[in-house]
Amino acid sequence: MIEKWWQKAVVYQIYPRSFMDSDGDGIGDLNGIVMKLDYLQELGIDVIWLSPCYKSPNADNGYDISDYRDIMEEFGTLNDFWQLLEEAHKRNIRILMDLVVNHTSDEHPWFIESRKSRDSKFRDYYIWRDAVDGHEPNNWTSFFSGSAWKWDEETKQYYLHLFVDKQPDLNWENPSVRSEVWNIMRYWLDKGVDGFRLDVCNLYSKTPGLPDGKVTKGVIGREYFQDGPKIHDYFHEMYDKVISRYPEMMTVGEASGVAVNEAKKYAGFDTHEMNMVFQFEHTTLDQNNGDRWDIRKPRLTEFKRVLSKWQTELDGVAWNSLYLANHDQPRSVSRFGNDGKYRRESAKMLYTMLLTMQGTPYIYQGEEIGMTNVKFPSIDCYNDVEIHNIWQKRVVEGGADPEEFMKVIQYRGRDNARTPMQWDDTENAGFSTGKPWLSVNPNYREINAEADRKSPDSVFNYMKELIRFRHETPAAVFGHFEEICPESETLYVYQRTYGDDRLLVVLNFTDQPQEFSLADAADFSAAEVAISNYKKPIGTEKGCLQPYEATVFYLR
Ligand code: ISL
Repeated sequence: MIEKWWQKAVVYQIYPRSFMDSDGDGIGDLNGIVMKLDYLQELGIDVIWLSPCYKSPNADNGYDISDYRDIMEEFGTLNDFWQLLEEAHKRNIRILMDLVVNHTSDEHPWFIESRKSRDSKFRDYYIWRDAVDGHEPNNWTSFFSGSAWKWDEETKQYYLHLFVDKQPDLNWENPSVRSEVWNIMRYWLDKGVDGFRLDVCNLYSKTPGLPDGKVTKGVIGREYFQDGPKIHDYFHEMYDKVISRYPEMMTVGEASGVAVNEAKKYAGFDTHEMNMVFQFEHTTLDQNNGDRWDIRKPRLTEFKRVLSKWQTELDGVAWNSLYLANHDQPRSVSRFGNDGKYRRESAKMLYTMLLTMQGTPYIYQGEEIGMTNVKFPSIDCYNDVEIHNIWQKRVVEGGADPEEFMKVIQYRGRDNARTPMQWDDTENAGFSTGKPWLSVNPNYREINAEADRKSPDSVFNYMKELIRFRHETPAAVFGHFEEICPESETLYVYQRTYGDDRLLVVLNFTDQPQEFSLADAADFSAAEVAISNYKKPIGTEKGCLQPYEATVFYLR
């Protein structure tokens, strides 16, 4: 296999709404991103994945697009976008756009036309069905609560929406829909965009007949729309029409619920689909029965089993995407680490893991300074449509205890990741001179980028070092992965081997010292510390790992 640039790259995800506001309207924008490009260059990242910045009525913060060829007014203009692209490229930073084409906004001209009449040329761009016995055509539910069908009084049919009702699903069976998508992709690529992150890319193909799904506590109907019957045909067509013509472009698909065998197809080296996909398995271990709002604490062995499985299964056949957080997930330090006494140590430990695994790592904004979950006191402080819908369903209609359910939201809610980026300790964390669209996390006086850049022991400065280490160490990128002591409930230990180079990664996932001996881990003649989150890491003799210690050794 030829080594590709996107395998060696480190990606930084920007959620533009919450990154940096340049004009004081309380909403982050494209010029704000330009202001912070030097910061990103200093961090050392290679690629920005930009969450959607297209025209949108914002029913789901830009994941509901009404014009794929223009920019959301709050974020700026098309010219601002070209400027951002140029400024990023000057700094050798590439830009991926978010391609949201499972659905559009209901305010997209296609849908406006489609809903006008059953004979509209655009009717078949979406999925319309008659009522069955006066009810929805099937029992599928939306990812954001309630039925996935919405009745349209005008034309007396239902349309499908796997997300909110303002996000009607496109009908990918229709070849015109697919060629519209290829054209949108070419439009941005021809202007110099470097690739795409494909939103819910494994939901495009729905099983014909749209059968009723198995009733579960999670989303109903998944078996009929996730990795559906034609999904790989669609990606082969995308490859043929677009991807193969832009050999330098990068593609990453968001594939919730994807199993290893499917991922090998989507992201295989020889399958002619995408470069890689985001799998979700490690982010679902803290839920019971597929219900995101029923929380449990997984054992470390479960977490390791999942991550190690993806490392070994894809090795040599497909490529992983590595992430611990994004705009839909809780903050990683609050979820997998310790956001109290050992915030710094555990944040550094988690990213030592991420950047020493096989695959392309993604750092979500704010993770590089160890930002934490937020505990807003009441439901009114939250903005996210998913949070409000589930609150309505479980608390208002379902009678769940509001205080108890608030704790679930404080742990799981997507707004944990969406509070504004904490730049400094001035008002609104330096994010905006206006009133931020979502309140800042009150801990910004201690946790902010300015303080972190100045402090030698900070998460930011360690992250810089980690990224540099990753860039200089092919074994960290490409090495074969082999886990050691998988039964440990306290340590995650693994080796990476690439030709004659060997790395040993030792991670303490607890707030207690843990005994560990290198001799238990590997046969080696000499070991040398490559990088560690402690100034005095565990020696190569038998010793104790400090709380949340992460130490990487070269084994020669
Ligand atoms: O599978 C899930 C939970 O069980 C969800 O995480 C789901 O896959 C995810 O919410 C899909 O996310 C993407 O598409 C949504 C948008 O709201 C998210 O922000 C985006 O990342 C609809 O476009």
